[in-house]
Amino acid sequence: MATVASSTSGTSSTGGTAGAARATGETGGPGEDALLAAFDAAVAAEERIEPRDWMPDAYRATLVRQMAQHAHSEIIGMQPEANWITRAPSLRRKAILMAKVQDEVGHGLYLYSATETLGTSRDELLDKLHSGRQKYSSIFNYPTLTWADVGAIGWLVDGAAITNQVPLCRCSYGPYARAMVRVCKEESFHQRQGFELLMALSKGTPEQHAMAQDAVDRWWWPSLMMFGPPDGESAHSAQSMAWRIKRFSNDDLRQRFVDICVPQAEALGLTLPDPGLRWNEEKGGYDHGPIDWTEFQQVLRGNGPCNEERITRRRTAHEEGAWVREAAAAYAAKHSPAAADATAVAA
Ligand code: BYC
Repeated sequence: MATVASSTSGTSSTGGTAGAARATGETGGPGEDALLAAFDAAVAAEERIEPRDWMPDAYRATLVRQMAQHAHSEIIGMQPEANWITRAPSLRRKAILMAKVQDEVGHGLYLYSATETLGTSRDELLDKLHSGRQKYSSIFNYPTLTWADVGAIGWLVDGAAITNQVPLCRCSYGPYARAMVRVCKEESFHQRQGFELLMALSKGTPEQHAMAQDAVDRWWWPSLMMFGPPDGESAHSAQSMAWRIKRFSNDDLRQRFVDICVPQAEALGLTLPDPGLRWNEEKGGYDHGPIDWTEFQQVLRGNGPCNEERITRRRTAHEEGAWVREAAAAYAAKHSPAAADATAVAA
């Protein structure tokens, strides 16, 4: 049900014309057309939509789809890197990697909480992940074969994530935008640790340099696929941009990422595995070779190198964690105000 935009409306909700136009959906309130007009005006005025505000069903469904996929990606994304925690080459590297993997689960938790503000429960979301009804990022279906993969993930995967997610800090839905602020700050550390790790390997022995190059060769193209299908084939982009959920198209963000990575690869002394990479003076950016979209579609259909392994591991972890959830629920029930009242009455 629609409600008045209230003081919970976040920093950019100005309470201006559009905000004031948001009206209550209580009996006798404005009809659907007026609510939609007020919603559109709020979005156009760069106000934030908050959980209690009226919103079109399709806007809500789009947010749940994207935010749930994002949350799932964060927790599935722990697996490829966690694979190397026990084999990190030094205590320093191990401590850094543990902190990074822990950050990823934290991002998942913010995002699940933000998605719950749209009226879904975490159980429902996890059930959809485990049964394959909701996706997670294609990138996490590739294996981490060597230690250098930890560096390549930090540099390229976290780098792509930042490129995609910084604009989401200005997403029209308040809880998602606010969650992204902290996520992006942490992702920046992750990206830098990956760059620093690869730099150490690149400047190390010839074997270490070769290991770093091999990792970059394997992660480059899947990182470009993280931005989603080309604009012409992106089912949701146009509507999501009109609603100011997405601020830039998939191809525009991919281009930005390529332009950032080329000089960084040079600084690392590593080569990006694309003979088609060329500076294009006219567009002020790099042209790149064709992306294998057949591979992307295969990964999305569950046929990537690690899809089966990732989802099986996730389901097992969920089942093995059942006792923790039960204990937490029992503890919460015991210490809730209602339980305390019941105890007082009984006494
Ligand atoms: N992988 O119409 P489109 C991280 C799907 S976490 C899988 O362009 P949209 C990190 C798409 O869902 C990284 N599926 O969609 C974590 C749609 O399918 P449905 C995750 C993809 O939503 C730990 C269909 O293809 N980041 O970085 O407008 C450690 C058509 O696509 C992918 C986010 O989730 C993909 N790569 O745009 C380290 C960011 N691409 O739903 C790092 C938030 C597309 O119709 N998400 N699909 O069945 C977004 O910005 C957007 O959802 C996307 C796709 C740009 C990904």
